[in-house]
Amino acid sequence: MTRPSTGPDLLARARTGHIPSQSQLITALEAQTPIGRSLLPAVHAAGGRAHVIGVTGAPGSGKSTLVGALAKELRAQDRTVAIVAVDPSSSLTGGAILGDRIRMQEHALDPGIFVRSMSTRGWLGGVSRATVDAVAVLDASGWDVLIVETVGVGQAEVEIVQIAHTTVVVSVPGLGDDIQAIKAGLLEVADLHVVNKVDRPDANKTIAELLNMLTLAGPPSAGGWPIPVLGTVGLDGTGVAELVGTLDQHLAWLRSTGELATRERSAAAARIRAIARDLVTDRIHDPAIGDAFDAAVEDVASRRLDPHTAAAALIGSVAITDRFPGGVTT
Ligand SMILES: Nc1nc2c(ncn2[C@@H]2O[C@H](COP(=O)(O)OP(=O)(O)OP(=O)(O)O)[C@@H](O)[C@H]2O)c(=O)[nH]1
Ligand SMILES: [Mg+2]
Repeated sequence: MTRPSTGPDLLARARTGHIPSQSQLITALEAQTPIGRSLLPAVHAAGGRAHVIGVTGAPGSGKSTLVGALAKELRAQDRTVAIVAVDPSSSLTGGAILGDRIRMQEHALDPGIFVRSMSTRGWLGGVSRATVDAVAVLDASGWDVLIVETVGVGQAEVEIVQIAHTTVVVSVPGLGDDIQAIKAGLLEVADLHVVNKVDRPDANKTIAELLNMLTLAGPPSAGGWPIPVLGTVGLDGTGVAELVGTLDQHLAWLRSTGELATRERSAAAARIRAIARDLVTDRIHDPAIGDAFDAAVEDVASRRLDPHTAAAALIGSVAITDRFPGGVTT
């Protein structure tokens, strides 16, 4: 006989490696159910062990294929891998949903691998909150390596990049515009560059362009991490063992220099800021304050009240504590 799971049961089972419980918990957090929310403090407390790797880059650059190949190599080294893919609708690029790519491979039934796709639409709190929560659940569940695939670094993905220990930026040969896009936003976030599809013409040119760009950006500081540029073929795994080796080196560098703690602190700061912003927004529209927001709009529009005073009054008017029964005690 099965009984409905209570929150603590769900987390306890997830932490024993029970994959359906992990899925259920991620779904609960996506939907922001009371059980999901009540478990967030315990989920957070149990995390901090996995190497979190972000894989980002232009649509169709082969991220999902490469992530599949990475997972295969990591499994060959007997490490467990959980993957969270923020899947855009890939019909424009010919890209496949990551889960399909993994299923096509031989480890379809391997319990040491887990794939979760997050829809880019439809979640209450937005894809970045849901993705960050999913990573937290998987981290708490004891996976060795967590890989998060996202397209580009739009506003929605910034938080995801912030929680990654190592960010891999994927580009492809023969796309001048692609390099431009990297210049515009991805250069600063890359801990390492991968030029995927090096089976195509102009691969060396693209690698040289990236190296040139990194040279122009200046040498790494003393003890700094020299950002490498690797070539891969996601389709057949060429260069993927080297990529895994470099990812391990980056983690070792993060640990030995104290940069890991620095990044974890700035990720924590970014998370707190983002959540605080959400809480304030929710609070202003909370039904518990009735039509106070509409009244404030009237008062400010008619200049009976200034917007600063109105906002401060609204923020002071509702208790936040009931949103996080398990966490906030003040
Ligand atoms: N020639 C070649 N094709 C590749 C390689 N890696 C991936 N592809 C192909 O590139 C296309 C896109 O691959 P995906 O892995 O879905 O790319 P993606 O970056 O995940 O795509 P989105 O998630 O839609 O942004 C597919 O047709 C792949 O078969 C490679 O190394 N060489
Ligand atoms: Mg993909």
